[in-house]
Amino acid sequence: MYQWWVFLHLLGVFGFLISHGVSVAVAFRLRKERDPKRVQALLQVSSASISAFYPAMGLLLIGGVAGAFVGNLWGYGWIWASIVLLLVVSGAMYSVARPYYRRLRFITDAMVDGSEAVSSEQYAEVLRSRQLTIAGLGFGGLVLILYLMLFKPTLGMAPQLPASPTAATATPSLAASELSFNSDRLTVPASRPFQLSFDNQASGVPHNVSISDQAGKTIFTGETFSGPESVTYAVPALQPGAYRFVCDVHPQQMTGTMVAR
Ligand code: HEM
Ligand SMILES: [Cu+2]
Repeated sequence: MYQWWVFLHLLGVFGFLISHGVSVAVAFRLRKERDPKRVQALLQVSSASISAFYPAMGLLLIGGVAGAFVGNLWGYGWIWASIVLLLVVSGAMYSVARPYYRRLRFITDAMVDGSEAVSSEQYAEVLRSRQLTIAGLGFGGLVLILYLMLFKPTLGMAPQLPASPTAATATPSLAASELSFNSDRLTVPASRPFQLSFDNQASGVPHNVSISDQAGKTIFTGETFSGPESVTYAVPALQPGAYRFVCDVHPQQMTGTMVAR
């Protein structure tokens, strides 16, 4: 479930980048364009792309917000910071890019209709102004948001996990030697995505860790790799409860119980 919301969210991100990419390209092209007819055509392409931009942004928000609920992420700083940044950049675009483009459209349409109120020097000046501010704002916002999404800094805000004897605050870990896991019982945090570090100590022997629920439905399949090597798996949020973990290469010998709480 969590992964499907993230899927929708990323679909929205791709759609956003593809549709907004049109305005980005136009912005750079306009700096060199001087012919009002061509400027008008470019501005029309940019306008048209904005009708696909808002639905994509909606999908991005719906997927992200639903994912945050399902993954129990509202206690983390990075998710709030991402949303605030998205709103701030959108607001800045709305109050800087939009009025500037309105004015540019107005002048351009008038020039195409034969108006000579604006000299070609003034027109060139208008075409060049603001574009860098807009691009700086947009790219700066994108880079910062990508950083937050990928590195997930807590920014001084992270949820308190309930303390318990096998408190799941540290990264849960498993190791495998020749044909066995070092433990057949593992406690992991419930209701949020977590990292599982898996140390395959068996030289040349492939192992992995898969997680399935009581009904036998596979929930997570970790990448299979040969030792000696250690890999950190990103496991999606598990509802509280008991699960089975197994090595898909050696399901008979390598299995255990995982408790999410
Ligand atoms: C986090 C990233 C970004 C967000 C959230 C964002 C958001 C927005 C919004 C809400 C608008 C107003 C659309 C409208 O008129 O209804 C807009 C317009 C615009 N943005 Fe962005 N933007 C981002 C990145 C960029 C980047 C990297 C550029 C690079 C140049 C850019 C260039 C433009 C331009 C040129 C327009 C005006 C388009 C037109 O009126 O034809 N944006 N943006
Ligand atoms: Cu194995």
